[in-house]
Amino acid sequence: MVLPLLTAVHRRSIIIALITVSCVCYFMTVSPEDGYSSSKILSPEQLDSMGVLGIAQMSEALLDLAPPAESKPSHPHDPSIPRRANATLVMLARNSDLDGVVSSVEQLEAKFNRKFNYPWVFLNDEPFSYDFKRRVKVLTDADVSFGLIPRETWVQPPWIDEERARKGRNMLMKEGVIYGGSVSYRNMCRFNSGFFFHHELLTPYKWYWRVEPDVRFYCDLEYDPFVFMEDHDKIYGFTISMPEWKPTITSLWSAVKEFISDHPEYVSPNNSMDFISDDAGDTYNMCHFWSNFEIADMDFWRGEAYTKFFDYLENTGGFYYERWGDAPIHSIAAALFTRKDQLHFFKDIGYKHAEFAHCPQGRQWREGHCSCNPNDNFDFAQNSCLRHFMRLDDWMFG
Ligand SMILES: Nc1nc2c(ncn2[C@@H]2O[C@H](COP(=O)(O)OP(=O)(O)OP(=O)(O)O)[C@@H](O)[C@H]2O)c(=O)[nH]1
Ligand SMILES: *[C@@H]1O[C@H](CO)[C@@H](O)[C@H](O)[C@H]1NC(C)=O
Ligand SMILES: *[C@@H]1O[C@H](CO)[C@@H](O)[C@H](O)[C@H]1NC(C)=O
Ligand SMILES: [Mg+2]
Repeated sequence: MVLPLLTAVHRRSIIIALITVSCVCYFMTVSPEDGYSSSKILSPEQLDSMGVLGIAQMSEALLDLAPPAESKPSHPHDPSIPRRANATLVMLARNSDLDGVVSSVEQLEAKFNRKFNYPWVFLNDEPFSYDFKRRVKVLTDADVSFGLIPRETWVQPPWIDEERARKGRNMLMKEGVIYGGSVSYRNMCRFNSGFFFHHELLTPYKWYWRVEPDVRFYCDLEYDPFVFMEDHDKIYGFTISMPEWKPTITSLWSAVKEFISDHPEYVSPNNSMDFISDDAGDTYNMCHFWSNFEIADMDFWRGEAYTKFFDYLENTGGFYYERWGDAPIHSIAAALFTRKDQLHFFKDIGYKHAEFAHCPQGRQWREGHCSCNPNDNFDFAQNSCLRHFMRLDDWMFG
């Protein structure tokens, strides 16, 4: 590296010259015919992010904006290009999650999306940093967008009785329940339950694959799971299921029972009550699909049954007075308001979040070139709910 050997004055003039040259080159190469509209050159967002950059980073940012040497050809009618679903990958994350985000995106890109090029949507309750966007965008050729979550779909609503909410938090903290005292965790669970699919970056899509920071994807995926869902009339796909912490949802099941007795018309005749209840609906057995992985249909969440269901739950305040998770809420709705054959166990997707893994077995493990240990598999562990799912119908697993 030569720069450190030069004086500060030399360095500054070299950098200024570099910026000047790159600006000139850039504006010479950009023309409307290239498909790079001039509004894209310096969007307010980019100007905003550059405002906080040093001069060296600024020259780098300008160089970054230069169009690639060869623009991607587009063949909208080429029959050799396989059918694509109306789908996106989505991740909720904080700026501080960056390393885990990069790790998850890197793996999903390598194992699946490099071939399929589905867009990515990242959501945050605070603006994503310049560094976050730069480090994430570089990982894929697919479209990447970064969205801010509207405050009213994130923060604790003003009509919540804060005194009562505080008591609820203190009680869960005393019981040692994970995130028992956290308001931001509650915001996250409520957002994932009732609002993410209405975010303006997600409304253009029907299907989504939810990804979290710091998860593992172990196997190659050679087919398109969104197209699979569509072709098989599926609504909700999962990899891991387990029971919820009882004290976090003390009154959830009674609210669910009230809702379905008011609205029996939403309950599917071929529902999966046997997944979530061991006594035909009298009590909840705490089983849920682990929602940090989901491949599902947002139009189901946007539909009448789920909308009314969520509004009903929301009005009880249970997201804040207790600590209702999006996993039991999604799972109960998917179990009751869809047909059981519309739920799908992605047994061929090797996945790990925290200490729980699903590792494909046998032929699927070999063909997926899976890097997981087939014995590190939660499927039939003591606490797994997979056997509850499988008892719904044996023919589904033939
Ligand atoms: N923007 C933002 N994202 C959040 C916040 N809290 C959680 N998330 C995201 O929501 C998802 C779930 O949150 P986690 O804290 O990982 O919760 P968890 O998966 O139940 O628990 P862990 O075992 O700790 O991973 C992750 O994608 C987080 O990045 C928050 O306050 N702001
Ligand atoms: C994708 O799905 C969304 C939600 O159903 C819909 O509004 C949109 O029109 C669809 N887009 C295409 C191209 O079909
Ligand atoms: C429920 O499933 C059975 C077979 O499992 C089928 O014959 C019936 O049509 C289904 N009913 C509905 C409403 O989907
Ligand atoms: Mg997590």
